[in-house]
Amino acid sequence: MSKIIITCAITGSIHTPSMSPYLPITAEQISDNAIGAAEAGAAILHLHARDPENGRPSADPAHFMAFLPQIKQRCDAVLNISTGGSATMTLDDRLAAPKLAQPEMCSLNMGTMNFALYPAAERITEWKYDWEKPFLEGSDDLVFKNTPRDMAHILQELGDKRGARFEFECYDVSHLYMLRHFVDRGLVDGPLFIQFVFGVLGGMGPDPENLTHMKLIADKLFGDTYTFSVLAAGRHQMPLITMSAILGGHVRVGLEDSLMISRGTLARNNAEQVLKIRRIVEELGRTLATPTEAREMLHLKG
Ligand code: KMH
Ligand code: ZN
Repeated sequence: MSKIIITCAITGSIHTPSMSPYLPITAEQISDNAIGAAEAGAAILHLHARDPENGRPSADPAHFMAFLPQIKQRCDAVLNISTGGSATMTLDDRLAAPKLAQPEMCSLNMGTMNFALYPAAERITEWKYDWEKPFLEGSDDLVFKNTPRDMAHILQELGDKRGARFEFECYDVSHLYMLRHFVDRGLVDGPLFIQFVFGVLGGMGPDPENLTHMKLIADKLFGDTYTFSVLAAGRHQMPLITMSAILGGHVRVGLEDSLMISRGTLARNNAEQVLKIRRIVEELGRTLATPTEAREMLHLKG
């Protein structure tokens, strides 16, 4: 099996500061967490920004530029900036920072969809969250807009014009067909790095059968021109990504996807999750890809 790439998604735009005191919010917290994750073995860092005043997701390029240079200076990991931002942002807002920073990688979400956490009630009993929802009011009714024109625009602005390659976020088997459509139009070429996303309410559920089906269809549509990675929300994170490692895929961890390190225990930083999955995959006989190896595997500009 090829070397395994660990991606770490440092803070995201879904979890709120009231859910965990360890969620990185300020530029210093985001860069310290990112560097810790890279030192623990993450080859790719997936990044969003927050407003340090209140922890809200931010599209302000100044908030990104407060941590991107530090991270670049202090580690060699591949920087991957979100183009998903948050479902409340406009497309122009979402693209402002990546257009300015011109990273090696960006995420690209492969369809318009509903986007919510699973019902809070489950989490309160399961994890005893303090579910204050200070700015997620109404988050159970958000439309995450990613139309074919939006996607083509992102590919053109960040891919063609600025040399980024993409983490294609596929929340459903239909998104694989959308990706194939862009390959057929000549707007996307291999090697593709496809992120199978489980456990977002609006996308596919965290059932193992969905992972084997996604792989089956991706094999059919993309043959040897792709590799896949898995992320799963909340308590499904570690089981589903372990399955990815067993199937020859890559893995994504990070506080964007889950705040926990084990049942009932909050992760104190992103590195803890990287070290946990590192231990698991190395026990399974996989070898970690360095950032340089990830760049070679995914044809990044470096
Ligand atoms: N929050 C994840 C479910 C993005 O940033 O473009 C997907 C994600 C989207 O990482
Ligand atoms: Zn993200």
